[in-house]
This record gives sequence, C-alpha cells and structure tokens, in this order.
Amino acid sequence: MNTQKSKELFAEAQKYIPGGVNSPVRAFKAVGGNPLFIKKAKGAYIYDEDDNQYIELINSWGPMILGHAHPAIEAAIAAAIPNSFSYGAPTKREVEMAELIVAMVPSVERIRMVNSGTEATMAAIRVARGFTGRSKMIKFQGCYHGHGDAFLIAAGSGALTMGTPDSAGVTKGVAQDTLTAPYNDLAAVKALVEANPSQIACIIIEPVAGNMGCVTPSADFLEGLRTLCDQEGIVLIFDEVMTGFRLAKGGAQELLGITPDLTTLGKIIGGGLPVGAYGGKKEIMDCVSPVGKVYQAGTLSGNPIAMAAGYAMLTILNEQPDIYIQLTKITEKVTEGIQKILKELSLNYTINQIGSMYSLFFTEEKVVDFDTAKTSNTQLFGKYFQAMLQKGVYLAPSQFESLFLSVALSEENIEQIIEANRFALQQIAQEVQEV
Ligand code: HOZ
Repeated sequence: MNTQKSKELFAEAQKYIPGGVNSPVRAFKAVGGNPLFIKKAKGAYIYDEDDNQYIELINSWGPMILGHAHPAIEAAIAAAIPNSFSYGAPTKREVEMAELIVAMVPSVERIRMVNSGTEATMAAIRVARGFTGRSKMIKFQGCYHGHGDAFLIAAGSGALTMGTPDSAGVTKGVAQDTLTAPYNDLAAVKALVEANPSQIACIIIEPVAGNMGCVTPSADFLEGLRTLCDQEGIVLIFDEVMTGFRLAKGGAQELLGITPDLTTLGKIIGGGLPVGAYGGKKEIMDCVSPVGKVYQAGTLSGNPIAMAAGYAMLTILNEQPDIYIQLTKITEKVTEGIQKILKELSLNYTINQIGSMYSLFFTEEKVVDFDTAKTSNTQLFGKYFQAMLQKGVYLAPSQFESLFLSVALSEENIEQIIEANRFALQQIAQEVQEV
C-alpha cells in the first residue's frame, strides 16, 4: 500500500505542530508506522491522501453513527451556511435542539450547549461544586473526561496510550481534589466517601467506558453508585460523550436503566461538528449563570452550523429507533466472527462489546477495569493494527480505545472486516507460537 503522501505530510506537520498531530493518539506512536492523513470519507469508507480506501471503525470516535457525510446532515449544513456561520446570539435552532435532547434523554431537564466534551465535563463538575458547596470529586481509573486539569489523574485514552495518565502541568492543588477508584469497584468508592465525609461534590463516570478500550459496568455497579450518591448528597455525573445517542436514543443511561443527576455530551450531538453539552436536573442546572452563580459562557456555544448538523442527525435517530437494533446486529456479527477465528487459532483474547462499541484486548484476562486493561500486550495490538490496515480496515490506533461502528456497514463490509481479522490474527498466532 502506497502511503507516500501521508509520510510527506507527517514530516511537514512535525515542523509546525507538536508531534505533527493535533491530538496525541493520532500520531500512531502506540502502533508504529506513519499516521494516515485523511482526505475524505463517505458512508462506511475513509480515504487517505494517497487515495487508499479503508473500512471505517473509528467514525470520528463515535459521531458518525449513520456513516460519513450522511446526505440529510450534509443538506442541513448546506442549508445553514448561507445564513452565516456564527452570531454569538440565541437562535431558534438551539431551542429546537434543546427540546429534542430533553425529549430523547429523560434525565435532562435543562441543557447548556458548549463546544466540546472537555468543556462539558469541566462545566459539569463546576456546577456540581457550586450546587453542593463541596470541593472533591471521584473519578475512575482509566476513564477519560477530556483534558481539563481535574481529570488528568489516572486518565485513560491518549493519556494512557502515551504513558502519561497523570499529566505534567496539573497543580498539586487541583490534583488533591480528584480522588480515584477502580472501575467496577463499589467498595472502593464507598471507602473514599467514608474517608471524606460531606466533602465529595460529584462522582463522574463513563457509564460504559470507552477510553481504556471498551469496558462495561458490572451488574450492580451503577445502581450502587446511584444509591450512594442519593444517600450522601453527591451529584452523579454520567459522561456520555461517547455513549450518548450511540448505545440508545437516551444513551447508556437508558440502556442500563440508571438515571444520573447530570449528563455530559460531546461530538455526537454535532453529527461530528465541534459541539458538547451538559444538562440534567432543573434544580442543579439552575445554578448556571444567568439564573445562578456558577459562571460558564462561550461565543461559539450553540453555533448555528453545528446545531443544524446535530439536529438533523438526532432527528433521524429519534424517528428511526430500529437503527439501534441494526447497529447491535452489525457489531455482533463482527465480534462473533472474530470470536470464531480466535477459537480456531487457540487464542484466548478478550472481546468486550455492547451495542455498537467493542474492543479486542490482547490479554486472556477478563477486562473489567484499568488494571486488567493494562494486562493487554500492546505490542501484539500494534502488529494486529498494522495487519488490519494492510487489509483495508481502519481501527483506533491504540489498545486503549473503543471501536465505534456505523449503520453504513454492508453485509459485504462485515465479511471484509472478519476476513481482515483472520489475516491479522493468523499473523499474531504465528508470532505467539514462535516466542
Ligand atoms: N483521545 C480521543 C478519543 N478517546 C481521540 C481524539 C482524537 O484524536 O480525535
């Protein structure tokens, strides 16, 4: 496969951009080789600058649920463009958008638009602190909530991939207010709450984790958090930047039947354009300025182009709930296919899957948290990644990210993904035998 143009662009990029990329995981450091520079994407496919075509399993880290450049979203953006691109003033479309989200996610009674998931999580914890008058928060090891200072403690995603789960540049003062517990460990959370009486403002969690690879909550874990928060007056925040509108119309909270106090949303609600939002119970959201005393603002918040794109996508998801059944079927076909190949090759690696998210972990352990995710052989993952790329399948370039499938995948695409896995896993089996 010729990727010469990507190589040249990466060399050029490194002269001007730290590491040549605008987000660390994209540098392919965890998998080796040269990052692909993307020219365009349509439906189930993404194309690099050398015009190589790949089947897309990242989908902009979640938002392209309907596939790339869906005609209805493209039309909505095109229709919005002649009316200019930003006003820094209220619009009718943002009211419609808020109404739609409130209808689709019942725990959200009030919502505020921002520009990214990072902004949403930063604002949500500020609101929780303003509401409770408390300072500390609990997050889970391996969960990633964007790059706000308070979250870069035992962080997943790129921070974990790059080996910096505790980032330099975060002050001790900030770090001391972030307490961490292992994912799926309710007893550890209870111990933290007990050791910090009336000091915990919020517990923030990815209800399905996507940033240490895909990790699902165990049976009673989220319910236990809900009860604990109710007992202790703690605000429960679900970070649904990756799962909102992807796992169900109402996100992971609908699928798993647990109601948080606040929810953070991100790129998905812009159909891929830069958007985020946080929302939840009226009494908590009424702390936000200009109603309450928690300040948060932004010129691009509720940007008209992003609202047009997001509204178009959410409308389709709202009106065609069968999409979720389809997404799950597609993903199960892929993971069942991989499982069969693993068995044939006597490889006992772990697959975690829920709805249209899945990860293949190169470990024989059950992956339930940060520590078990880290037992994965990342070198083998790198080899698997490269072999998949060679066969035209574009995966997230890190063991510690989930994959996100779209409904644009055809039966033929599913077969191609499974066959690419056969090729890649045969190489891994050979490698493992030789050691
Ligand atoms: N760390 C992000 C996903 N969990 C990747 C962001 C990006 O590179 O676009």
